[in-house]
Amino acid sequence: MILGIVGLPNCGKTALFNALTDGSAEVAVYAQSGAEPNVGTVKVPDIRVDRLREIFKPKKAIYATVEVIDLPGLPRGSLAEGARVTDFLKRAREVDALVHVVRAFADERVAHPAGTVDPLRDLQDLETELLLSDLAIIERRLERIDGALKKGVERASHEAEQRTLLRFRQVLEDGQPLRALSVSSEEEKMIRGYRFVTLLPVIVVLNIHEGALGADETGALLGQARELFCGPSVRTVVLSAKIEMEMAQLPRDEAEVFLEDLRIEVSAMELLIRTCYDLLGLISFITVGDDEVRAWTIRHGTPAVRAAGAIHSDMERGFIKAEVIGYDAFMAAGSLAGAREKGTLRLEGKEYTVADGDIINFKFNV
Ligand SMILES: Nc1nc2c(ncn2[C@@H]2O[C@H](COP(=O)(O)OP(=O)(O)O)[C@@H](O)[C@H]2O)c(=O)[nH]1
Ligand SMILES: [Mg+2]
Repeated sequence: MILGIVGLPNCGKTALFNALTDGSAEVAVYAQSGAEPNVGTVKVPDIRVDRLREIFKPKKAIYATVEVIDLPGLPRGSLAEGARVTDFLKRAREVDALVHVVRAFADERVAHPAGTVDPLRDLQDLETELLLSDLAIIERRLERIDGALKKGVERASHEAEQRTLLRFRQVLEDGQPLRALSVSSEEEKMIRGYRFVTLLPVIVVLNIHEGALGADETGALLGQARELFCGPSVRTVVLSAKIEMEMAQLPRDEAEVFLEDLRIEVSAMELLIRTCYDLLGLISFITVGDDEVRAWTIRHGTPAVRAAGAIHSDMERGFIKAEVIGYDAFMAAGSLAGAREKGTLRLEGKEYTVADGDIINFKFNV
């Protein structure tokens, strides 16, 4: 899975990227819109892996990962400007979800491209850029379809696509993102290749001032943002990218003390990643052993045989059975042998729907 961080210049994208990846990409007061985007990997925090690691003492413990791209800042009103925006959009089309960062922190030392801090305006401005970019794709495609229809080429399929695109265009012209629509699976197939950015699920990140964590005005802002960005494929979270970045650079025990001092239960990064999983319908299953304890990411509803394929295609091809136990049942039994005795370790077939936290041993034959 790939997350794309988007936002206006200086809203804190790179700070957030660093916090997520424990990285140290340059956080610049002046945006470098022309620079190559930062690309990194986020380790998905998972207490289950931590615990299983203590039990199995494997050579290595591997957490699920998510890729993130820190996309170059998209200035306001930039779509008319050409090249760099095209670059931005090309990268934005590789991602599975957008993390839309908006600046809600006041800081005189950090220039704001619009001169004032106004998160709701900025949210809308960036959304407008994205709407316009999808609209441009639709216009171009509609012209082509027109041409094809005049020549009488593949009439039925072109007409079907035209109907869909006209419906999409209307939504965009009304100022709504495509994610507000319900799209049938036939339509989805037809338009998949265009990679419309406003069709992507989005996590709105309100990047607030470190002093505003838990303040009343933060709650009010969150409410307003949620009104503006609503629907099943949108989530909104609040964090301070600066604090998260500082925390990411601390050793773990110190970070925990830091969290306690701020009276935060779970780091915003962890919250953000959990939110992504929820938004994209992702779950993890776990494999265990003396060699490694490892979490794997799959979509909710994946059958066992395809989950095996997430590990290796041979396992999917030669799938025989899956030995499965839920994480909680395993912890209650204390060991695999204990689980076998209790009868909580089950044998499941190809069609078994894998659940979040399942500990699985695949039996296969190639
Ligand atoms: N006070 C404060 N400053 C921040 C915060 N997040 C980012 N900044 C500062 O804002 C500037 C721009 O941040 P950066 O992450 O480079 O923004 P980008 O252009 O969106 O990538 C830097 O000087 C950061 O230190 C925050 O939460 N609080
Ligand atoms: Mg940046």
